[in-house]
Amino acid sequence: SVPFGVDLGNSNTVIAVARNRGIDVIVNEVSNRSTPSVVGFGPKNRFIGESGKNQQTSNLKNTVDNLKRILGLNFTDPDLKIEERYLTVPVVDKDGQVAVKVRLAGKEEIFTSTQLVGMYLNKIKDIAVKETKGKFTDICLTVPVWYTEQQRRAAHDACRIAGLNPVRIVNEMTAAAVSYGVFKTDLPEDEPKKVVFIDIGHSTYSVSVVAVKKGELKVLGSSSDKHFGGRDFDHAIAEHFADEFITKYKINIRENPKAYSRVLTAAEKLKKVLSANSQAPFNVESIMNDVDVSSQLTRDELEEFVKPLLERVHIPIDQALSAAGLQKEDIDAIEVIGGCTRVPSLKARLSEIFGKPLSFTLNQDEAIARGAAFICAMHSPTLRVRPFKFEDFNPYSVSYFWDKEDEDTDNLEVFPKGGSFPSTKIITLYRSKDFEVEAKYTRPEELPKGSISTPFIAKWFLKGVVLNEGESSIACKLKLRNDPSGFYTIESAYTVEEKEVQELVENPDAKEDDEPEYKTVKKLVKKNDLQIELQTLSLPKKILSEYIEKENSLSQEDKLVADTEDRKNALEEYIYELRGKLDDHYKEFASEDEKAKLQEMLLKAEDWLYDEGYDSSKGKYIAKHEELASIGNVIRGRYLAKEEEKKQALRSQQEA
Ligand code: ATP
Ligand code: K
Ligand code: MG
Repeated sequence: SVPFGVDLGNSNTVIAVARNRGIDVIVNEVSNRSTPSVVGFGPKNRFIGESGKNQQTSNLKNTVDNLKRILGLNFTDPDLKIEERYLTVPVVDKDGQVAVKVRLAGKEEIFTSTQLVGMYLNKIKDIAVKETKGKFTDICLTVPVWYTEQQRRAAHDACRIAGLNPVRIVNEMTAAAVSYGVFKTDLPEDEPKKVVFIDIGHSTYSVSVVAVKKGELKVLGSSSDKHFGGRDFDHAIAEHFADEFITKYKINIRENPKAYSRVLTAAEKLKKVLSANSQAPFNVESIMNDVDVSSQLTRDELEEFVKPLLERVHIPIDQALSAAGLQKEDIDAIEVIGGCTRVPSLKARLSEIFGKPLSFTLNQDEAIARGAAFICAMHSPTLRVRPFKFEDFNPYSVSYFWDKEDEDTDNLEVFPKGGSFPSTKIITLYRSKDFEVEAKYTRPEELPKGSISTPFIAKWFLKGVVLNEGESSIACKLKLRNDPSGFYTIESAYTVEEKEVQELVENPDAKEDDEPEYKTVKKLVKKNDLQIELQTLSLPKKILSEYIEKENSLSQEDKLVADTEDRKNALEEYIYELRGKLDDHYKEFASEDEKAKLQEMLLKAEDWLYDEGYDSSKGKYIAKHEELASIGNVIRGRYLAKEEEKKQALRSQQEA
């Protein structure tokens, strides 16, 4: 399987693969280096990526964007209220999960956010397959640093739905830092360089403080402003014009979703122009009620609209530095990525905060995907990559809980905020019988506001505890792990018992021919493994397989629709081509009768295509095509035979 890295962006997604001893970004079907993160539903098939974006404005109610924001969100999470401001599709509750209600192929369907991301990743996989002709099973998917266990599990499930094996879920900033660490050639060998990575994208702003040297890095601290990105700029602009147009044109675009959406699209364009110019015009034709709107905006005005954002730019930086235990003065470089950092006032503000110029070593749009592809390659058993070691930062404290028996306490904070992962810790519990352990966020207040309804992470049922005769409990060792994807697990569990063993007594004064002296000591040795059953925030197996099956059948349908369309186009082309040739190349190779008959058939086929054959089946298009070709090919055969004859004649002439 080709190592595959995907930076799932809230507005667009970048795909990278490891091949030809390097990392390449993969272009999509229209040769773009990123693909809109959009899933649309139509009267026959789905429109995912570019096609979804293309018909978004005309299909608002059946188009879902902001996928990354709704992934793994509960229906009751307060953040959904914020996301609903951006979404145009009806949102519904499906077993507590966020889902959408859409029309696909004339039927109402409900899809959860996990299914939607699964669909999208399936399309992304398809793009990679088409472009590279490779086989894709493993994926390294990046997620925001603030994603909780539930959101990470949903991301994991989404990969599964897309038929992919998520070898690792990685924080976006960490993937970017890996990209930096791997490809930068002038890194120090001993004392690490302290680099701050900053990413401001479509919806979110993240900061990671990283110590990096040749061959390895460690994330020392991370923080984010979950609701801070380009979409906030676009909305601020759209809101401004919404107000202006009420007085200026007596229209209310807020009451017309299509008009509002078109203004948003134009607002994003305007924003980009303002990154390079101090003033820009704003025009949309026939926005609603046949009104053409026209206005303009200055960069200063835009900065005024987003002042509340600009005023809090320093907060995640301060938090990440403090988590890392560093001061601004300790920082050697500030590496900036993400589309929204092209906004001049943001760049200026960031540079002002550090009192230093910013660095743009990384490709702003592609660094995350490239790092992810490299990490995926690291995990590949068949590929050899340069060794690179990285440790990530754990942003939330996690405790494991049990029912108290002999212990003084019923819980332990195993993975505190600020620790590194992956990491393992072994604990010992004395148990009288089978037992349960539960992992929870120790301090839910550390979690980002708005997206967590419960501190629950996972629960394990440990079975197979057998006591030794005459004893009331047995020591159970649990190997607890914060794994490479950031999941909290119990990797293994086993009972141990005290056994008397003989141990050599070290005697420094002993002479060479003294008898070695042994003593009997009691030691803990492994007795037997415990079985672990677990309950996580992943989808239950049964539902996951249902979703996988559903995705398979939907993508089959999409393929059939696309094939049918191809066949129809091929038939149409053939009709025109054959008709043209009958008057041209094939002229002398068909009798008048044949020609008349074929012309008649072509005319009929054409009429059929624009009438009842307009929306027919793949089989019918093929049959029609074959019917015409059965005569067309006879004539073509005669023509080709003549051509060959001419060629032969020419050759023997030349040879003579
Ligand atoms: P996220 O990281 O939040 O999930 P994303 O990865 O999709 O989102 P990016 O691709 O990093 O986001 O950035 C997209 C954002 O950058 C959009 O809001 C876009 O309008 C904005 N952007 C792109 N170019 C410019 C520019 N020249 N000036 C201002 N903003 C820009
Ligand atoms: K992106
Ligand atoms: Mg991004």
